[in-house]
Amino acid sequence: MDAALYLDRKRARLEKALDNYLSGEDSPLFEAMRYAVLGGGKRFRPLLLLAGGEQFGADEELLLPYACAVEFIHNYSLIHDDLPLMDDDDFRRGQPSCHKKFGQALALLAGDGLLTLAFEILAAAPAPKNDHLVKTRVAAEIAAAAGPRGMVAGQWLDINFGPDNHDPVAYKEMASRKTAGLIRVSATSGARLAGAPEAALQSLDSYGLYLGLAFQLRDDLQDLAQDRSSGKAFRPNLARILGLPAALELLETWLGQAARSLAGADLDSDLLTFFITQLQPARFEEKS
Ligand code: GRG
Repeated sequence: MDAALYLDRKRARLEKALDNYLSGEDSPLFEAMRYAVLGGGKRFRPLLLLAGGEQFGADEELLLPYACAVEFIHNYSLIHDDLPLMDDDDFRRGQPSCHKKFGQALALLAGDGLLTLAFEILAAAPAPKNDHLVKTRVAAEIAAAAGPRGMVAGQWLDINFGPDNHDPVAYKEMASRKTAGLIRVSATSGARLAGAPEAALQSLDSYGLYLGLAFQLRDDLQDLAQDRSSGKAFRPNLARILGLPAALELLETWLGQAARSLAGADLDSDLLTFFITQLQPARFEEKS
């Protein structure tokens, strides 16, 4: 089946599952959580988790709770990142950000609620073939990617990335924790639950890392494109540090490394390759 069509179907099931986890409670807190999660979003990470599992024949029923947990963690990070004391964004996905709609206290708690709910879901998730060691390992890897050695640490590095810091190595360290970590663990978790061999998991880990770095760089390129139209100067990001041509070249390099990670392990299916093509820089080249 066509990868795009297949993922559209998976996305529809995912939306239902996310909605179910957030249903049954009629409170301002749940309203804020539903607002933040159900108002769009590409669902890149949970779809990647489902695709990795699918590649090794896992059932959707097994994978969906893990996919939802990863998406809830991602949405918590966006709510908190948008708060005035962090990135201070008034809009998210074209709508007022959670704190603009519900106030800062409720937005903060909606983020806390989603993060905690993710681990409640993981604790209750089915174990593949009743193998609780695999389940625990996947939950621990997701926690590590999100936690104080992963995304939280990356956010702190980002906050402290000074306007004069033009060091691409420091930037890569920040991006690999802040953005790539959750994408990386999404690339491996479904496959680990499906019983994929260790060598394949290592290749998926490398694929996820380069996909994640490319994801952040693409976001930076989008910011750079907006700088040009607004004429304002902003905090450094890798695209701003390198300039458009070099940033585009690096994006291609990282996407190429993601593709090679797949091909080296014979995992270059249409489905897994689709996530790479989603990050291709064609749109930016038109503007340069
Ligand atoms: C608050 C602990 C904490 C962490 C926040 C991920 C993150 C860390 C902040 C987001 C900042 C940002 C805009 C990073 C660029 C890459 C990125 C994660 C973009 C948003 O993710 P998408 O494009 O969003 O997957 P959708 O709306 O599709 O879910």
